[in-house]
Formats: sequence, structure tokens, C-alpha cells
Amino acid sequence: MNYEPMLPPLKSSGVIKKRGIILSKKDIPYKADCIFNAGVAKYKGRYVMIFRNDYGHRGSWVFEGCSLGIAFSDDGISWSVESEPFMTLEKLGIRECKRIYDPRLTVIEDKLFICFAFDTEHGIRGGVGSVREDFSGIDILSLSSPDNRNMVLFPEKTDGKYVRLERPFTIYSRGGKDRFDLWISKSPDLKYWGEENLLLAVENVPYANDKIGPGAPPVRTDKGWLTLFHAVDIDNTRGKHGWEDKWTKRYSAGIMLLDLRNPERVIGVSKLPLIAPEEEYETEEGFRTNVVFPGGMILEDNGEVKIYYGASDTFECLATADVNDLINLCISEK
Ligand code: BMA
Repeated sequence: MNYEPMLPPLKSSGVIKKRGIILSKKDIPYKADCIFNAGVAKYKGRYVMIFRNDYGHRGSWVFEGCSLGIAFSDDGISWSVESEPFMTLEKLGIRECKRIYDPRLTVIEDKLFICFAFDTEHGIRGGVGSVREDFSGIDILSLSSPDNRNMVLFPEKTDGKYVRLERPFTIYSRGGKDRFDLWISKSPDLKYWGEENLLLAVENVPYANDKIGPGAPPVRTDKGWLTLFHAVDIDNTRGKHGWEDKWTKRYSAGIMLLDLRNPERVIGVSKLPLIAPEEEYETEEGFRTNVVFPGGMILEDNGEVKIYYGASDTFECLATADVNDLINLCISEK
């Protein structure tokens, strides 16, 4: 299969401070192997994190199962994990569901909502639900048709409608390879979704040659919606990276700014990656190395932005940056 030219080594932007691993399997009081790609929100005076847990590694890419765990924090840095998983396949109860993963959290009008991906016998789908106030589970609002995932909700409505970013898998129409783009859609009620439009294409991101997709839910700033996305480049000469015999992809994170009144308009996109895999826990240790995948972003009152991301599909990490530096990356010409 022909892929785009190989990309050079990537490095994180100078505005990013990596704070290291904040959650891994040693912190989990139940069966756990890989703790990563979490959603994080500030909700009712504390931080809540719902994380992906792939457990029981059985060789290559096969795991015994997966669940979503939940943790709380007073400062967004030190976390205490609840004694039981937040969500299991049995509890979710979706027909034909084989895997639930990549949770994303958004607070809208004081309610906590979750988007998640799930694999079924008949395709990969995305779900939207509300999280019960006592964290006893999810009330499902909508389940997409295949193949679509990586959904994130905006924290506010635009012109009376909820807005979501998503990543359909357009295999046939894009040359039969995974050349996927980032899309936007709207809904009057979080249940019925429509008005889909392309927001950002893979060919518009210089550090992707394979696919892009949403990362964390967008954050409001004076200059626009600050929006993280993931970017993937593939290089078929890459061999063993992690626990599989071959892993040829590299995941980095980019950032863009969307118009506050019309989030379908991209104001600017960072020309270089914001976060690239470079630390040992991102490139050497873990299931799939050379992967950083952002799932949560919180803007603090002092202008600090906390970025939560999965590393090597194995650890949950934190990075911080100043909000103005992030905005400048999106609008600078370099
Ligand atoms: C994607 C998703 C992500 C994961 C990435 C790398 O397809 O499953 O959650 O981080 O692959 O394995």
C-alpha cells in the first residue's frame, strides 16, 4: 500500500511542560494493565477523570477485556481511584458491544456528559450519554452508526444547538486506506445529530500523513475555541514498537482555534505538533509506543492549561502550558 512520504522526527512545542505520568496500573485496585486516553472535567468543585483500562494482555494486540475506571482529584494532579470500575460491558448493556474505550467528558449547563467509542460485531460506533450525578452509570442519549468515533462535545450550545466533533472512517472514498479527517455536527437535543461538515482534513496537518481526529473537548478563550486534536503518521519501515511484532504508526497532538460564534470556521492550526512522543514512557515503555493521545483540557483561572493525554497506550499523563502561548501557536504564521 502506498502511503505519503515518511515524516521526520517530531518534537513537542517549547510552550509545553510535561509533568509526567499521573495514573498507571499500579494505582488501580482492580484488574488493570493499560490506563490511558482519559476524559477529564472540572465538575462540582473537583476534578473527575474517567479513564480507559485494557486489562489481561494476552499477546500481540489481544486483551482479555476493557473497562472504564473513575478517579477524583482536588488539584487535577493527584488522583484517587474508586474501588470498582465505572463502566463495564455488562453494565453498559449495548447489544453486540465488544469494547468500550476513549471516554471524553464535557460539562454543559452544570451537567456532566460523556462521549465514548465502542466496537461491535458490525462496526465501530460512538456514543453520547449523561453521567448520573452519583456516578452510578451513564444514561445513553445517542449511538452513532458505524464507522465513527472520537466524539467530543463543546461545553456550550451554538445558536441553540449542541455541537460535537467526530471522526468518521471514510475508507472507500479516500483511496482504500485509513485517510481520515475531523468532522463537526450539531444536534437540538444530544440525541439526533445532523448538519455534518468537514472541519479539518488530514492533508491540512503537516505532521500527519495517515489520519487525524478529535482529542479533548474544546475550551472557550477570548480568541476562540481552543481545540486539541490527534494526528497520526505511518511509516511502514517502522518495526517493533511496544508489545506487538510491528507498530508502524506515531501519534502526536496538534491544536487549533475555532471561531466562537461559528465553530465550523477554523481560525488557525498549529503548523508543528504541540505534543510529540519523546520521553521514555512515550517511546520505549508500554503497549504501543510512539503514541500520545490527548483526551482532556482544562483552563484554570490563572491562565494555566492542563492537558491530559495517554502515553504509549499504557499511562495517563499531564502536560501544562499557558493559554496565550497555545493561542499564539494556532495563529502564528510559522
Ligand atoms: C486508536 C484508538 C486510540 C489508541 C490508538 C493507538 O485506534 O484505539 O485509543 O490510542 O489507536 O493504539
